[in-house]
Parts: sequence; C-alpha cells; structure tokens
Amino acid sequence: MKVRSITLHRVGMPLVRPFETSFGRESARDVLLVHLETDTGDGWGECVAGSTPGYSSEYVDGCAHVIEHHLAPRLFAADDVVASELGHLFSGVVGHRMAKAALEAAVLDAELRASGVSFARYLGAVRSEVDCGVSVGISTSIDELLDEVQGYVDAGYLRIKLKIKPGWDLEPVRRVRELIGADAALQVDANTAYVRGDIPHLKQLDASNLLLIEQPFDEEDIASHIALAGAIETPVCLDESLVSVGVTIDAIERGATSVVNIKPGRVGGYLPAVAIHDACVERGVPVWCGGMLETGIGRSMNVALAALPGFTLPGDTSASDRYYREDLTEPFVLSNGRLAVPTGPGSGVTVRTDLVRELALMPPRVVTR
Ligand code: NPQ
Ligand code: MG
Repeated sequence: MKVRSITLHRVGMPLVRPFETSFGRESARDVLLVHLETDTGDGWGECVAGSTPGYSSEYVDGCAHVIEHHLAPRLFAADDVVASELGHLFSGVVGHRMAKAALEAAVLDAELRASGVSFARYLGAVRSEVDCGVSVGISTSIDELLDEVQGYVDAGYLRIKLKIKPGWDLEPVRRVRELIGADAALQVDANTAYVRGDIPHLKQLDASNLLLIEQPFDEEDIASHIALAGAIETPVCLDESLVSVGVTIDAIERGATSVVNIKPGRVGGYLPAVAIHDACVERGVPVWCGGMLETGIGRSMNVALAALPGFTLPGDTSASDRYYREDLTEPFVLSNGRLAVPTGPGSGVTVRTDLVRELALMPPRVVTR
C-alpha cells in the first residue's frame, strides 16, 4: 500500500455532561482524526490525546505536530506500507505513542478495508459482543452521583467505575455500593491523585469490596503500587504506567498490577495492545479495555479488541450516548449491557464526513509527500 495523503481533522464533540477526573473537567472532547488516502482506498484513525497534557504528556497539538513532521514523512518514504511493520518504520521516533497509534489505526483501517477483513477477525476476536462498563466522573454532590449511577444501572451497564481523588473517595464509594448492592461490579480509578503515604487511607476501600483500584499513584512510581498491593485486599490495576509490553511484564512480575487496563492509544496502537493481551494471558492476568472518550471511530476498534479471549472483565467501552448525543459514525447502542462487535471490513463503521466538517474546530490540514 502506498500512502498518498494524510488529512488531520480537529473536531469539537460536545459531551452530554461534563466529565471530571482527578486531573480536570471537560465539557467537550477536542479530538484529532487522521484520514489516510492510499492507492488501495481510505482509512480513518482517532487519536486519544486530550487537548492538554493532563492524562499523559501527549496532547492534541503535539500529536498533530509529530504526525505531520516526524511520522508522515516515514510513511511517505516507505515503498510498501504494512500495518504490521509500523513499529519498525516509526522506531526512530521515541515515545509519542498516541500519535503513532492514531496513524496505525488509519493504516489498519485502510489495509483491512482493501482486503475485506474486519478489525475483529484480524486482531483475533472470539466473541460477537462485549460486556460493557461505564466510567463515572467526579460529581458536585453525592446525591448527583447516585442519580447518575442509577441511570447507568437502569441502562444496563454491567460494571460501574467511579473516578476518585483525595476528598472524594471513601464516602461516595460506600454510598454507591449501598445503592447498587453487594453483588454489583464496582471499581475505582484515581488517575495518579494519591501518594504512598495515603496507603492506610486507601486500605479502607477494602470495606467496599471493589473489583480493583486503578492507578492511584504517579505513572513512574511502580514501587508505591507494589507497596499498596502488599497492603490492600483490593486488586491493583495499572493504567497510565503501562506504556509498553515490556513495562507491563515488569509490573506484573514485580507485583505492581494483578489486572491490566489495555488502551491502544497509550501503548502505541492495536498491535502492541494485542502483544500486551497475549503476555497477560500467558501469565494468567485478566485484562480489560480502557476508554478515552472515543467517538465511534476509536470505539469500533476498541470493541473489536475487547472481543479477544483475555478480555474477561467489562471494559470502559460504553455506548455512544454515554458521551455524545451525535456520534461521528452510526451509534453504538447497548443491548443487555453489551455492544455488538462490528463485522464489516476495517473498522466496520462509516464516518459521517458531513458531521466532521460541521464540528470542525479549524480547517483540515492536508499533509502530502
Ligand atoms: C482513564 N478514561 O481510564 C480515562 C481517563 C480519561 C473513561 O475514565 C480527554 C482525554 C478526556 C483523555 C477523560 C475513562 C479524558 C481522557 C478521561 C482520559 O483513566
Ligand atoms: Mg484510568
């Protein structure tokens, strides 16, 4: 395959309600889309970076710059672009995994559409639908939180994840547990908001019988996660820290993480994500698919990934209407707490280019050789 042009779109997606985490509050998703034109057809990819470097060091403007100036030239220079060889093609660029992942998704989409193969089949999916959870932001009051959670329970979500931070943890978690009952699946995500001295405090979460606690400490602080895992009954699950298959294996072997959150954007793409899945399966570590407020483009590919055999826990693969009134593709709709895995070629969804144009935050940027 030869890449002819790469068009970068910036879209402002209004959220149905503001989403607050320990690192900030967003009322719209500023999303970067990659549209690839090749000699065998088109492909689309979505970049998971946020508008500011709050979740990771990457952010939208930085990703757009790296794609245009450092990754695109490598694609244009290649005689034959193949998704499985992008790791090598991009190896001269250190890090910038979210930028690499967005291009990888677009290359995969183009390649698979041209060969008539779905993401699910290509990645090794074994299910036709996936169990879905939902991530619930930090609220302004416990009553508001309980209302929101009840809405998701009514919608059929099979697992609830609460965002926590110092000052918003034990009490909201206890009240949600009370609301949804002892047997409902409940977990928490701190997005690095705590420090090692908080371990005695976090240990009190054991009383709420959680599935897991996600990334309480700094992304580079594996040691504190090991200390927490030794002190708490609740399983520890890393997110931000796990940027590669090597780091993931190391964190597992050192006892820092007994469950793994896999986000393709965070690890450089769907192929590195599958490698992490395989390493976890080999070690008996359960995995689940994270979410980054994707539009239907990224969501379709995440749902395909979540259909692999090692994804034994519900993911943050929520329905389109959890975040958006109008999605950039046909909407993903929950049925009995599950989403159907797309079966068409490539991502299997159709991008609503009219909506991409309508919601554009700036003119598209066309990059050619
Ligand atoms: C997580 N996602 O698991 C992330 C955090 C997150 C669904 O909880 C813009 C860019 C907004 C990145 C919101 C969920 C974001 C973002 C949340 C990441 O940690
Ligand atoms: Mg997380």
